[in-house]
Amino acid sequence: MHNTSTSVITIERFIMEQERLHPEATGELSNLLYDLCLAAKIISRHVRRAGLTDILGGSGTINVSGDLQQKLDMFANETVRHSVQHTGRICIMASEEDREPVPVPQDKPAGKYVLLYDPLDGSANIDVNVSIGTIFSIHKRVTPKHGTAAAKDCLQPGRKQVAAGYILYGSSTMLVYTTGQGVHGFTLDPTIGEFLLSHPDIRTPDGGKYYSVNESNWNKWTPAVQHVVAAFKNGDGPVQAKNARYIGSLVADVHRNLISGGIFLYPADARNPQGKLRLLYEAAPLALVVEQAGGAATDGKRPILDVIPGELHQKTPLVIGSKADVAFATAVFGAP
Ligand code: AHM
Ligand code: MG
Repeated sequence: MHNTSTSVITIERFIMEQERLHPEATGELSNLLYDLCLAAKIISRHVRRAGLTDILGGSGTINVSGDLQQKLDMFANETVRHSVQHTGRICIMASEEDREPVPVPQDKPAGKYVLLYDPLDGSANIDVNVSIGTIFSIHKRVTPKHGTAAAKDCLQPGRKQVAAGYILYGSSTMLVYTTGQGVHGFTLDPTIGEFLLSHPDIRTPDGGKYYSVNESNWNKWTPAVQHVVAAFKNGDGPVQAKNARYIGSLVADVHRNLISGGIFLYPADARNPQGKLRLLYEAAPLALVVEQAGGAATDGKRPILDVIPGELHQKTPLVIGSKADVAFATAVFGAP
């Protein structure tokens, strides 16, 4: 943790130092991460003042998953897009809020990266002043450099991500990311407008004290899911009894469990046979972060990072968190 004004490490310095470890790096990825930091600061400023400006409430539109879009969702969506589309670092982007992927405009240079993002996750919590987040996932382009980028660039398994992370608008604003070399957390110091390194090399506990699930879905779950959740509630064999914590904002729930240890589940249920959360914008980036911190993430059958996406807005069951807890759930789900 930084504790003196002379020892602060800004995110820019940290990213630059990480880049120097790779002499072959062109700097494009570092610059894309800076672009996302800027978007995060702009969204954070808006979120912090949300109750004071005319930005709360629904926008009157429905997204591709059937969710009512909030005005802040739309603002965050456009802020991320405008922060990255002209810079020459990406060739295409896809957002949870847009039906189709958005290639960079023809009059702008195209870069070698692909950005997938959920601009403001936990929308139902916006109007009631509860933590929300932004999630991002970065891949390398796979279509030929001189053609138009396409959906194929977005439909890559999570294992191929070159970076992923999230911004949590909580009691403070934090940016947590990985480029495959550990997970690092930065806290926004609003007095100087900089993200400062506050959580270097985050390691998640192997077994955790929290379980996070929307238990009102109990009657819609399979017996296996009920068994797993009951085990976390009551303790069962190797599983220690846990405390329930459920915010209903994925980023906040996963972040808490990442730091304190625990497991988050959004399983398939009778209403959502494929689960509720989106593979590319939510599950895969968080899976990379959690795996890099020593945890695990599965859809119940295989690691989330190994799932090959078939379509952009594909949903997936998600079980994510401390390794021993995820292993227990996977063993129960895999049992005949
Ligand atoms: P959103 O992307 O529309 O905000 O929906 C995703 C959110 C997650 O943040 C959270 O884990 C989940 O939906 C909560 O769903 P539920 O209200 O069914 O428990
Ligand atoms: Mg979301």
